[in-house]
Amino acid sequence: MKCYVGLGSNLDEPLIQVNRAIEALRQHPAIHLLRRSPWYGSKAVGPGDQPDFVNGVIELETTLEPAALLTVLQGIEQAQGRIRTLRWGARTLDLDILLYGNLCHDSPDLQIPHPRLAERAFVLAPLADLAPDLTLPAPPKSATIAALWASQPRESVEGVWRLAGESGPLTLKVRHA
Ligand code: ROI
Repeated sequence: MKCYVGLGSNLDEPLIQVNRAIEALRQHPAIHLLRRSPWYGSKAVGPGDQPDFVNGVIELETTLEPAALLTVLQGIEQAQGRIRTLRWGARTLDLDILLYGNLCHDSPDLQIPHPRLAERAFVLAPLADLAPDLTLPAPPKSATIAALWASQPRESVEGVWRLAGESGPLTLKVRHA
């Protein structure tokens, strides 16, 4: 299944964290990385004073079921020293399943599409780079990612910027043994 995964970090060298996560995913035999968005900087959404985030989205193809993919992502978060403290607090690495094909999934520990996807500029900006014409399999159905991005409030859009030197989506090469 083709999936989109959001990456975010605002502690311990965020750009190193997100790149290391991509390397970890690349090692997984059931995950085939396709493309990544440019990296973005973003103002933290959430409580308190937090450092800015690095955010991006990757497109991948996997034979893993959603729950198994979630377990893999959580393993990578743990390996990179994520400590869960406050809900919506600062974190070294956050990996979220945004979309899994056209699947709608709702269980206590996993909701797909990601429930806050349509209201988060730091997800929509990089996702719109990869899949502007994609529509969500759940409400607000029929809106494309590009349209959702275009309808974000100005304050949200201003809180997201492409990092220097980042341009369009990048093809992620398969590493040959
Ligand atoms: N804010 C930004 N800008 N980027 C994130 O990835 C992010 N992730 C979160 C919270 C803490 C809600 N805020 C965020 O989980």
